[in-house]
Amino acid sequence: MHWQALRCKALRAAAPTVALLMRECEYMRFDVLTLFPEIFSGYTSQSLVKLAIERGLIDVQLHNIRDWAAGRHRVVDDRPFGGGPGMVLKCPPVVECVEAVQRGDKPPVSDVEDGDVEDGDAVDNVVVDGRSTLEPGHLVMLTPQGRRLSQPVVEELAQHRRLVLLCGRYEGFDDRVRQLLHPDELSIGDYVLGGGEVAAMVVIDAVIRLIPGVLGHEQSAVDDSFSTADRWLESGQFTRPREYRGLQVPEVLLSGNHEEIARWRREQSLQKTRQRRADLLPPEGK
Ligand code: 6GU
Repeated sequence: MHWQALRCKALRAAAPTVALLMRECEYMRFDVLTLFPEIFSGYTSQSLVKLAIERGLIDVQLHNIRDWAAGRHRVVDDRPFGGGPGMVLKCPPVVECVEAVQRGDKPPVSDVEDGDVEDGDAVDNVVVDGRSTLEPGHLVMLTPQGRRLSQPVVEELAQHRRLVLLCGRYEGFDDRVRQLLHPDELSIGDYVLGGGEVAAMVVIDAVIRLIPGVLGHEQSAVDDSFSTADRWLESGQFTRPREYRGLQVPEVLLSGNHEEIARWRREQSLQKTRQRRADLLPPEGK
């Protein structure tokens, strides 16, 4: 584990109540509960996420819901009562997986002879005086029925030190999962995905950019589309060469006049937003 994560752990262990009240260290923990943890391997070994993990700024732990399913066949889904197409994710494995992960427990010891329950799911749980230093975290359920993800929602999620992301598959969860666990139900848009995994990656990707130290250049999180004070679209960017296939870089950007450049970018940004996303502007159109 990286020194920064260790430092945070040490701080939390020393003063758990203070650590709960203040975000005195910039470290965020993600737990992903899924039937397909392999989907995340490319993503977590990719540059920005990998760097953030290496720098000890974030941790992404994957948990296979199937590890909490009972019986020799570890069945996680069943046919819907009342009929209808597809399969529904059963309550017991899902609820028990969420509760165990929130407590910081490892998966139950497999009663199947094979040892394919990946051990060292490294729940990374430091116990001090019999208490876990891991807080239960904010439970998010990825579902097309959730409230829609937007930059303000991302900013809200980034306030938590631990997010537990529950990914569904098939036709969804038994509704009692929601009734029992009261998750923050989130959707990433008005279309249907095959499962919550891609949506969970979207959440992680958007949230970690807001953690100081992840981008390296923190201003970019502020400048980006939807993150500016007005949440307008970003103006176009240019880099060398100055001319490419007859297309010139706008003269103002070469002027060195920062005030003028800022004004130009703001105008471009407003114009682009008017043309493409008038819904982002106040009703009067400014
Ligand atoms: Cl979070 N899950 C699924 N299955 N479909 C979606 C979604 C989530 N967000 C938009 N579509």
